[in-house]
Amino acid sequence: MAERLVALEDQILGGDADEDCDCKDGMFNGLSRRHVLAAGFAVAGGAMTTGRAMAEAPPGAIEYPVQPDPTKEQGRTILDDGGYGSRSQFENEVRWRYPTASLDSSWSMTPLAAGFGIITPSGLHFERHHGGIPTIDPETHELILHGMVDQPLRFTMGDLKRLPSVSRLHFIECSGNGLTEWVQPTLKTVQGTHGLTSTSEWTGVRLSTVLDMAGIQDGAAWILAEGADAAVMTRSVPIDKAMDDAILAYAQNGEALRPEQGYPLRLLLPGYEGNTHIKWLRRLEVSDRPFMTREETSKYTDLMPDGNARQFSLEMDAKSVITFPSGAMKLPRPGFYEITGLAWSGRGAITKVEVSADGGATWQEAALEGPVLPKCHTRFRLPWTWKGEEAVLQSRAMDDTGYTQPTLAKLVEVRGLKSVYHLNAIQSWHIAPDGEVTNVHA
Ligand SMILES: Nc1nc2c(c(=O)[nH]1)N[C@H]1C(S)=C(S)[C@@H](COP(=O)(O)O)O[C@H]1N2
Ligand SMILES: [Mo]
Repeated sequence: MAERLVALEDQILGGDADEDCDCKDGMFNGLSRRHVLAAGFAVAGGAMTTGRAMAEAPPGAIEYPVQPDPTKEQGRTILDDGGYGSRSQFENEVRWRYPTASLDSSWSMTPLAAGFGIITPSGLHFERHHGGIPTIDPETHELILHGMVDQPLRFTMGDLKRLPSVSRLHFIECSGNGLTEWVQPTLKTVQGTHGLTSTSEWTGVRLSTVLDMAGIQDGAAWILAEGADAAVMTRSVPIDKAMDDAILAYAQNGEALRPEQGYPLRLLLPGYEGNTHIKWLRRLEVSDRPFMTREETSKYTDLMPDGNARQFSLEMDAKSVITFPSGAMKLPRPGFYEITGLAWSGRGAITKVEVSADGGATWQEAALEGPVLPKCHTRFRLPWTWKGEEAVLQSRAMDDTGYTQPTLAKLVEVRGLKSVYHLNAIQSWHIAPDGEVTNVHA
C-alpha cells in the first residue's frame, strides 16, 4: 500500500514522498484554544487550553514582553510594526509543507482546523508550485493576448488596472487534494487530508472584457493560458468558461496578490481544478481546439477502471469536511461541542450539509452560515453533545445541481483506484471514548 502511494506521488511529483504528517501538535494546540473560547461554558479550564499560551511564536514574529497589567502602562506605539500589521505573537498556525522530495516542485497546505468563517488569510493560502515562486517586477510584466482574435493585444499591469474590475469570493482547490486518502486513511489532520483548498476575495478584470476588446473570431473554442514561472505552466480553457466568470486577478483579500499566489497576475477560473488557475500569467492564445499540454495529457487526467482516461475533468465536485472536531485533536471530556466545517462545490452553491455522528446511519441537517456563495467555501455548524461514547463524525454536502457528496465506497465503485485526482468522498473522523479523534475509513 505504502508503495502504491509513493508510486502515485512519484507520478505527480517526480520524487519520493513521505506519508508522515508532523503537524499534529501545532494543529491540536492551535485549534483547541479557539474552541474552548467559543464554547467556554462547557470546557473552560479544560486540558485543551494548556500549552497554548506557551506556543512558540511563528517564524519572523516580533515577541513583545507580555504586560502583567496592560491598563497600568502605555502600550507599544503604532510605529513598532513598520507600518504593516501582523498577527498576534500568540497565533502560530502555519502552512504545512507536504514532504515532497524536492523543494523545486512542492506544495503546502492550509490549516483548515484553525480557520474561522470562510476566508483563508492570504498568508495561509495553500501553495502548489511546479517550478518555484518567481519574483516578477510588476512594472515590466505584460500579458499578451493573441491567436484567433481580430486584434492581438498587449497589457501592462497599469493597462489592466484601468479596466472595469470585479471582486468575487471563490475557493481554489487542487484536484490532488486528498490524494493520500483513497486506499487507507493516511494523514492525521484535516490540514493533511483537505488542506489543498482555500478561499479568497479575488479582484481583477473579467477575462471576457479583454476578449471582447480583442474580438474573438468565429470558430474560437479554447484559450491557452501560460505562466511566466520556470514551469511555464500551460492549460487550455474552454472559451465559454473564459467568457463566463473567469477573472484576470491582480488582488487577493484587499491587497495585491501574494507572490505565492501568482503576483502580479493570475487566472482565476471559479470552480475549476486548481491547476487551471495559471499563476504569473503572461500569455493567452485563442484557438479552435485544446492545446493538449503536458498538464492535460500526462498529468491531471483520471485513469478509469476500464483503462480510458477522463480528460478535462475541470469542475470540482461538491465536497465537505468537518474541521472541528477533526483528526489528531482530543476532546477533553463529554459535553457540548459545536461541530463545524466547510463545504464547497465547483458547480454552484451549497444547498445543504448533513452531519452524522454514527458513521452515516443517521443524518442531521447543519446550519449554513451566510453568505452562501457559489463556488466558494461555505461554513456549516451543528450543536452536538458528546456522551463519551465511540462515534464516527461525517458530513455530506449537496449543491444546487442536486448532486450529493458520495461515500468513498461509491466513488471508488465508479472511478476505481488507478487515479489520485478528484477525491471528494465523505470524510470520517473517529472519536474514541477517551476523546481521541482519528482519521478513519468508515
Ligand atoms: N504558473 C503556474 N501556475 C500554476 C501552478 C504552477 O506551478 N505554475 N500550479 C497550479 C496548481 S497545480 C494549483 S493547485 C494552483 C495553486 O494555486 P495557489 O498556489 O495559489 O494555491 O495553481 C496552479 N497554477
Ligand atoms: Mo494542483
